[in-house]
Amino acid sequence: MSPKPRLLARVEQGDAAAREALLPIVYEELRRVARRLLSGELGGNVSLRTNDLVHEAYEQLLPDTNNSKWSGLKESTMTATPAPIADSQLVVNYYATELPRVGSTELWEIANTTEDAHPIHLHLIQFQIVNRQPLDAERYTADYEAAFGAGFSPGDGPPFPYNTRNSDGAVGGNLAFSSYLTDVPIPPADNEDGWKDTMLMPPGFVSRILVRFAPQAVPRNGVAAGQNMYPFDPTAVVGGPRDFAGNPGGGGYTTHCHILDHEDNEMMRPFAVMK
Ligand SMILES: [Cu+2]
Repeated sequence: MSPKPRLLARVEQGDAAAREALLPIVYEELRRVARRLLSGELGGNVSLRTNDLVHEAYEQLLPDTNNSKWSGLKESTMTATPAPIADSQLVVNYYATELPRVGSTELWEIANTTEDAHPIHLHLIQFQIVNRQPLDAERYTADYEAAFGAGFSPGDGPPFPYNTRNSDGAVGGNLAFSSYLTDVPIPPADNEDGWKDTMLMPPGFVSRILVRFAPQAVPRNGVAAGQNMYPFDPTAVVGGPRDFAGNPGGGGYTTHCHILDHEDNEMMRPFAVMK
């Protein structure tokens, strides 16, 4: 934990000296945020309302706001989120939140509830774009946060257990999208045909991709779930035995936004390929 969040944690524990030390830092943070807003660095839709500034400044100071390291516990506590997903050591130890089987083909749906379009990139594999469908992101977000019951904070994982299918039939622990969709799906543009490793996911849309955990050159129907067609073992894990090619295992692979500012600020999720 860096010094500022540590200070904030001490203030929250009632440390008066820490509060005195924190105040000038908060004011400086506020000035910095206001400066960035005024210079246009944060883009078009700027707000100079005090509430928004304080919110932004506070977020900068929050300890470990890091959604890429979700362990099923509420950030900086040993409290399980309402429904911890202790159904996999990869989830618990390596924070992986997608657990596809090698050789399988999965339909991934990614909702963008933010204000920005994000070019989302997957490691290990290429995928094909299915479509994009508008959803009521505001209502989805409100219900998503309410689903935590005990209170949502940034850095929480999904509200429901990973392996329990939602009413759309999807695993992953999130609310089903179907009742939030507001219009028909939009097919990919011509230049989005074929294999891709990145897809632009616009705000207010569910973006869908078909992801096959096999090399691109494997023909259609040329692989089944459980079959490894790679010249290495993507299911090898940290600390495990070396794979047949002599490679050490890893902590899985990642999905991340390809905007540098975003990927450097934890807009990244690990996934682990399973046998
Ligand atoms: Cu992004």
